[in-house]
Parts: sequence; structure tokens; C-alpha cells
Amino acid sequence: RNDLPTYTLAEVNNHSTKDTKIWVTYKEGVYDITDFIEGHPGGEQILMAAGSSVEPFWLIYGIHENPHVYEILETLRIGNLNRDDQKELSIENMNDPYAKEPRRHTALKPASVKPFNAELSPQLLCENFLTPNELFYVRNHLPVPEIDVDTYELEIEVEDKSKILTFTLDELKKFPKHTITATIMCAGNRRSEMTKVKPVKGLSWGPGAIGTAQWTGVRLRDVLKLAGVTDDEERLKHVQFEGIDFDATSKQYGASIPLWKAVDKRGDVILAYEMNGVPIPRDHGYPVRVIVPGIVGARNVKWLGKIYVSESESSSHWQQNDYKGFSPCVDWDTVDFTKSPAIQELPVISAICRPLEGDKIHVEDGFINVKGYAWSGGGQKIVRVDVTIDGGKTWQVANFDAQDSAPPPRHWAWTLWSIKIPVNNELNEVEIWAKATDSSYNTQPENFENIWNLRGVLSNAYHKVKVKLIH
Ligand code: MTE
Ligand code: MO
Repeated sequence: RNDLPTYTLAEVNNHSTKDTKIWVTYKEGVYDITDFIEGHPGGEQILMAAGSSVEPFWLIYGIHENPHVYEILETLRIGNLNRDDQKELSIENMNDPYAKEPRRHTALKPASVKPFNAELSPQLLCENFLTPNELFYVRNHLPVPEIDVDTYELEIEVEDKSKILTFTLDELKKFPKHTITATIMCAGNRRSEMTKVKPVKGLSWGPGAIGTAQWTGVRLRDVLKLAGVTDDEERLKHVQFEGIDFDATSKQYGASIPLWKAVDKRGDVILAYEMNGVPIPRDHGYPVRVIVPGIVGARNVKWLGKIYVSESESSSHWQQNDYKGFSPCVDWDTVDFTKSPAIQELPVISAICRPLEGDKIHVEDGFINVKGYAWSGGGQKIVRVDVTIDGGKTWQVANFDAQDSAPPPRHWAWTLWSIKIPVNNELNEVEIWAKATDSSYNTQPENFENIWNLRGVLSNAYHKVKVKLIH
């Protein structure tokens, strides 16, 4: 078999009629069945597989239970299918809802693969004010849906009004274009530190479940106005969003935000179709996602299929029974999800991105260099980042290397900071602590013990990083 030529699936695809000869694949083999079909009246069923794999059809017809079929097929073998294509065609792959996931950059380190969840290393994360699309953290609860923009429609419904509006992508693009620079963060960012206090349920995120991009699209308030909903609205209270991604029981991803945020001129909520100047990549919500700046990642619904303006919140699992905070005294036996409000605005957070825990770092002219990010939800701006290497006996204020000029409460992006800290000659190990303060003078809690919660969300205690020093 090794002396036979190797074909790609694309080459096999080109042989699907008698004129071109009819080729099929079965596992690693490529077969020319043209003559076989002519000599076997009734064998036409196999034509359905022309130019592709016979495996799915054999499953349907049960032919595979007859070993004789394989022997005949083997006599028709003309080559081998190249390895990548074998994987692509395998039965397991075809039944796998995750078979059609986009390719990901290898710098994204997966916390889980199906669904895909991944973050960038902190060192790379804090290198750029705008996170490159390919390196932006991915948080998917379900398989990435395949959406054809030519048939894509966004539906808008207002409770108690019989009218439903629909918009194609081209129609959405006719509204005035609006661009915002906004940081999005998962409620579980930095969960891995909280877990050390006591285990929590959730993906073990480091400090990389956050990213900043320029989002371009149309203002949600402009679209809602057309549907008859304005900032004068008194009765309706929530805007629900439904994704096109769904689970095994056909339940879609969903979330909601308060209506005031959606219709407020200063809310800057947009139905985004571009991320950093290009169409939003599949992993991040192609073709349209809602960007709700200042609000937890979970409400920034990707692959947006429907908007529903309502008196009530979204009934989805992720709005009702997840993404809520609890007291450290609440465990899985006592938790009552109806007792806590859904997370919307996120509290102030910061992280040290260089150096990392356990690093051995060089002391240069008596100083060490530290850098990181800080961000706060609700449109608050970072006003200060304090750093200490002696457990808080002495503090120093970090420099801001990059910060958006927008004033609060419309400051949506993170701040990148850095600092040179003098270290004593005798020290060969230090623990660096960082904490940020936002424009409401809210600041981070000192430790995780007192903010521990069973889901490991809102994990925003001081970031503490222990490093070895090389003098
Ligand atoms: N939207 C849909 N349709 N499906 C999802 O799984 N995940 C949410 C949110 N929007 C999600 C979604 C969560 S929890 C987060 S943190 C952000 O998307 C992540 O956005 P990103 O993958 O573009 O970084
Ligand atoms: Mo999230």
C-alpha cells in the first residue's frame, strides 16, 4: 500500500462523475469505483459517496457488516488519503458537534478544548493595549455555530408588541457606525488563585481571561428606537440576548442586561460586527455580537440571533443559575441562586503580568521591573495602582503606560502599568503585591479568603507574585 500515491480530499472531490472517474475514500484508502458501478447494476447507492467518504453511507445501509464488501473495495484501491483529511472525514469527527471549530493560535493556552476556552500568557497579554484578535481569550460554553452571512438575520422583539423586526447584516450596517475601545473580562478571570483557598467549581483561569479591542458596530439604542423602545420606557426593564449556539437539547446561550444600559446615550452598547477593524472572528461572535462595555463578559452575547425587550431577565441558565456571587459561607448544599443578583458591572481588578509566580528575575542597578494591567467595570477609570514588596509596609505608585482618554463613567478599557522597584542587596526572594483603585475610589480586597465563593467568580483580591532574585 505504501507504493500507492497519496491524494488530498480536494483531489478526491474532483472525481465525482463518470467523466472524471468516480473516486471514494474509506478510512485511509482511495478507490476508483467507476468500473465497479458499471458492472453492478443496483450498486448506484454508492454514488452518493462519489468524490467523498463511503463510511457514512455504509453506516446507513449496514453494508459494512459484510466483510466481502471490503475485499472487493480493496481490489479497486488506487491510493492513500493524506493524514489530515483522514481525520477530517472520520465518523467520530462527523458526529462531533465540535468538528467545525475554527483554527486557533497555539499561543492561546486551552483551559478546555470542547468547548474551547483559552487564555494568553500574562507576559504577552500586557504587551499591547489592544489585544490582537488571534490572541484574545476565548470563552465558549457550546460549539461555535456555523453561520452563513447571506442568510443571517437578527430578530428583535418587544414584549407585548406583536411586531418582530428582522435585520440582515447589510441592513444593520446602514445604521450610523460607532466604535468603542472596550475591555471584556470573564467573571472567572483569576479563578485559579481563589481555588487555592478552597476548591471552587469552574475553569481554572489564570489572569488572562481578559482582553481589549476596538469594537465597531451600531448602537443598540438606535436599533431599539426603531422597535419603539427609548430611554423614556417605564414598564420594560431588561434586554435579553439569545445566541445562535446551542447545546445537545437545543437550548441556546442567553443573557440579559438592564434596559437603562441599552438605551442610555452614555451606555455605548453596540451590536458589533468588527473587532479591531476586521469582521469579528468566528470564536468571538461572527457575524454579530453585543458589546456591553463595563459589564461582565457573560452578557456580551456572541453569534447574536435574537434580542427580546422584556419586563423580566433572561431565563437562561447563565443568567439565573450561574455568574452570581455568594458569601464564603454558602456551599453547594445551601446555595440558592434566586437569592443573588446576576453579575453585571464587574469590580476593580489588577494583575501582575511580568514577572510571573516562581520566576527568577535579574536585579538591574538595584531595581526590578514589574508590569501589569488594571481595569474596573461600570465605566470607571483606574486612578492608581499601588505596589509593595514588603507585605504592605511600604507602597509605591505605578506608572501608567497606556490608558484611554475617555472620562468615567464611559471609560471602558483597561490601563497598562509598570514600575521599577528598588530592592535590597540581601534579598533573594520577594513577594510582589499589586492593587488598583478606580475613579469611584473602590479598591481591591486584600485576600481571597474573605471573598471566596463556590463558583470562583469576582476573584479580584490583590495579585501576589513570589519571585527569586538574581543579583
Ligand atoms: N455568547 C454566546 N453566544 N455563547 C457563549 O458561550 N460566552 C460568554 C460571552 N458570550 C458566550 C457568549 C462569556 S462567559 C464570556 S466571558 C465572553 O463571551 C467571552 O468572549 P470572547 O470569547 O470573545 O473572549
Ligand atoms: Mo465568562
